[in-house]
Amino acid sequence: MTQAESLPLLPKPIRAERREGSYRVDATTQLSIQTSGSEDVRRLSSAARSTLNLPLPLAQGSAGIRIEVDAAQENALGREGYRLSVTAQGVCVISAQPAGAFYAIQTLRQLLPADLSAGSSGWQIPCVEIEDRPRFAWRGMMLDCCRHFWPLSFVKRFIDLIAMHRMNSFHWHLTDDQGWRIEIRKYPRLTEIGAWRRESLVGHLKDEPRRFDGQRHGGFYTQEQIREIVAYAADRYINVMPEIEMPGHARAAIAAYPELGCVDYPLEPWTLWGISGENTVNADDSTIRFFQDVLAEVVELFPSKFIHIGGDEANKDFWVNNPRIQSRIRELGLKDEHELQAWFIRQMDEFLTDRGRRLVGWDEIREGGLAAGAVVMSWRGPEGAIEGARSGHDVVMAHTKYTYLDHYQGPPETEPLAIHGFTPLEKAYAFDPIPPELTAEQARHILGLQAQLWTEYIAEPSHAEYMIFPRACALSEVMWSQPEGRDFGEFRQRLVPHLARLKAQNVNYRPLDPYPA
Ligand code: TNX
Repeated sequence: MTQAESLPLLPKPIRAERREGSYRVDATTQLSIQTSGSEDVRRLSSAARSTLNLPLPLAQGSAGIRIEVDAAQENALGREGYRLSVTAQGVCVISAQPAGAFYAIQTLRQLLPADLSAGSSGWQIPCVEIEDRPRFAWRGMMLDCCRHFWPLSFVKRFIDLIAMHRMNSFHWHLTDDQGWRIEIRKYPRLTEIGAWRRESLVGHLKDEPRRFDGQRHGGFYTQEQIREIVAYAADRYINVMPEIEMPGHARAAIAAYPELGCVDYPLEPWTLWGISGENTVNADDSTIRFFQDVLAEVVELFPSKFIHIGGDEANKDFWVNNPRIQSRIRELGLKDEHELQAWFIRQMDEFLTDRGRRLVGWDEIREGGLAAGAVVMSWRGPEGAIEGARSGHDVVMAHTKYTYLDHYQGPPETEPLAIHGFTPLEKAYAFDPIPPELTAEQARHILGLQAQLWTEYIAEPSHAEYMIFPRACALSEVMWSQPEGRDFGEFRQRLVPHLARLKAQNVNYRPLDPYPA
């Protein structure tokens, strides 16, 4: 009997034991699924078929692979946990919810050879007893589709890859200064004008002189395509949380509808990266209504309980000197720019709360008073998380130093151009998402964590994959596995066969550095 370490499983399950013997699955192997919803039978059977690359016809009663979803198991296994037994007689999965069975299928796949493309002559599965459940309920990844636009096919591949790592949340960054990427029926200029920028920066923002490629760049997702992605993700037990940025990072919207802005000259979708005061919207009643109209369409498209409204990097220094903003602050009887931002966010929070949703925002939403049910996405450091959790708000950890996959992962001289930073694999793996300052009670507000791919300097799918992997593998383990006994050397041993699986899917991951260095 060996422990989880020697099995090539990633993220590492709570308990995994190798047993004597093996079981063979092949083209004749049948699948049985016991669960109440026919939708889940479809989802789980198609997940099992595509993951194992076998036809797996459905059988009633005794099948080679049996999946049983039984809500009564929730005490033992949690909402997303599962038990997976492979014996000489067959494969048996038990879970309380269908999502748990989906994760069992992901784990089962890791017991098979790396490359399953050879066809269905069959695979030998080692006998195991695995019991597993995630440490955190929020296991997410963000994709910035604004700085560079990603085709639907890549968005789907991104979802497939995060599902493989047992993540359950896709944060879709849909609006920013450089592009508005979601069709809004009421305001067509958002995509007619806002989805297209004149050109893109070549090289780094700090390079002098700045150079541009002269190529129009853009694109957007129609409402039909958005529904397709939401359904695609749901089939993989992934929630899609959209992000609509306000009051900052809104230049593409202002380019389309200048009355939203704080300046009286026209703006274009931005061709630079960074922060600019011009890129914030004003707080007029009509602007509040505009964004609420946008959110009204957003909640129709996305069943997600959580809706992200951005809230980061609204330039308050610019607001200090902006007469329009200053008179609005006085009109509303507010103290300062921070209170104005808080007031703005509160209008959105009330709107979303009335519709049964919860607002999520980057940690700046705490400044000037935080809306009651809001969730803080803590990116600038642990402070936002600590203060948020202490004041009873739920928090998602998205700490820049550990979870930003646009940062360098090796010495800059040997890496493709990146924004800045240094987050090698080992550092991402060392992330401890629970700040030690919190009591156990407060720590319950840490819902989980999220990795982010900002794409200012990333324009191609293969480059995106290079930045994501293998750091997302390390972070998936921080999201899912228990922290006791965590050891980078041991993780790295399991990562080697895992990378072979990614390679078989043509994922362009960054090769590992030698270890020890
Ligand atoms: C900060 S994280 C931003 C993004 C940038 C990112 C680059 C956050 C809430 N805002 O707009 O793309 O840094 O790393």
